[in-house]
Amino acid sequence: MTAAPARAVVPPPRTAVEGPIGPPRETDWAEAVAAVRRWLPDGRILLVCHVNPDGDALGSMLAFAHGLARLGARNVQATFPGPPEVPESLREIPGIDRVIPETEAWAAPDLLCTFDAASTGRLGGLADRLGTARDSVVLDHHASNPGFGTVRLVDPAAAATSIVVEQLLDRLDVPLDAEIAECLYTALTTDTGSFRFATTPSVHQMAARLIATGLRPGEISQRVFDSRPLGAVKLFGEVLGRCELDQEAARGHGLCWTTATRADLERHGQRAYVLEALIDSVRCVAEADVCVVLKEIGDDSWSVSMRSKGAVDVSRVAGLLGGGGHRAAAGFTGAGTPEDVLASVRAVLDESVIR
Ligand SMILES: [Mn+2]
Repeated sequence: MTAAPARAVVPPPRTAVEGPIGPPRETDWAEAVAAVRRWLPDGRILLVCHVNPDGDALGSMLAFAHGLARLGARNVQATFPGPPEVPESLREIPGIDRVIPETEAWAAPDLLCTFDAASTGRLGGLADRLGTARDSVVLDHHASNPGFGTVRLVDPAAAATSIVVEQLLDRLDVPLDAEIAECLYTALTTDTGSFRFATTPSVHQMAARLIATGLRPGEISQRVFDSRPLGAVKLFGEVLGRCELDQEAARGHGLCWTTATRADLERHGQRAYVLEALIDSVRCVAEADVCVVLKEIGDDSWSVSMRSKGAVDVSRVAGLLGGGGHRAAAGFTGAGTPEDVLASVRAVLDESVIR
């Protein structure tokens, strides 16, 4: 009998910290500060935010890029996975022109920092840098974050990742300036829905610090929330016209949903990112606690966004279906027909009712 062939020796992945996700401890902040300082000024620092980046993802990442520049960092890349395309509404964030396509990102950076990514899946093809980087700092605020990276700054109580970024910059002794503030404000106003959600004193105190640098909140909010091409407005009209309501769903709290296809986008000459704002119109429907928007991303493949007015924990729904997010805003990727995807949501909706 021959001996079993020797197994190829595969180096173990760098061990991530174990333990439940909670607000960062003092030791986490100290480790993050040390990890950043270790690679100043010449280490290769790769900043990555999540696929289909929103204002919090890009604003948080670029605020940190400016902060690193103030600290003398000379080798910084900022990128995100997927098509290197940014919604018009976010194209004036200071430093956006320095974002590079993922194909140009260092294969083995010294330091990796991730922003607003609730899971490694949200880092797409760049997730492998968690294994190749010497240090990795994860900055996030999603309660569903399973924990990855060597240093975790994941604060589920923070309304936006930008709150975590502001704290880290402060601990790195980077003063707020107009550029950093504009990035952070764009991020903060995005995730608080223009200060309609998570309106804690600390959120407004942070906004006050940012506005004090001289930025114009009205102009930023108008760009982020109140500006879209006519084609997108007409597309929204069609898709909203197809909304359906089931008031019995979610134990009587109600479910409203609609579907946007690639053909819809093509007919109106629009890019997929314009659909990110669609859910804000669907969640207005008063008869439903939960709203769902299915966005076609490929053959039998759907990006599903969900919102709740409070009776249903949609992060639980998303988590059971392979996604994640927050209690009031979450998403996942669904397969099959729209009816299949909606049935999968309905199957776990009742058990996700929290009041
Ligand atoms: Mn966020």
